[in-house]
Amino acid sequence: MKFFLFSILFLFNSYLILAQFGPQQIISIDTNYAKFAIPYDVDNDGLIDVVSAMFSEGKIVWYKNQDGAGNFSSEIIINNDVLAIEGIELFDINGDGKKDILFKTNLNEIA
Ligand SMILES: [Ca+2]
Ligand SMILES: [Ca+2]
Repeated sequence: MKFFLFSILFLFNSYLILAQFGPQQIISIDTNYAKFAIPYDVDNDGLIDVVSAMFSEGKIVWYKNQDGAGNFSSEIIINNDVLAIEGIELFDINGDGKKDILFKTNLNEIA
């Protein structure tokens, strides 16, 4: 019985060892102080995209997941008038089933 239990634990631990992440995949190097990267399926195509905000550039952008294999589009600007962003959340504020963007700046703005 002890051997059986040990075998199960060993197999479970072996599974955890095999469940490792792959190498880092760069989505963009064309950012200036990217502060956030939030996974979300922006275009509802079943592939998780990335929403990001750049502190010093004052931009909120998203990168379209092209194929689910780590290939993303160049940035697609959502808003480029957001200086000094300090916090961002995606949340369905109006209840239409699509997440909205809620952000805060260090200029005492919430939008
Ligand atoms: Ca998508
Ligand atoms: Ca919404």
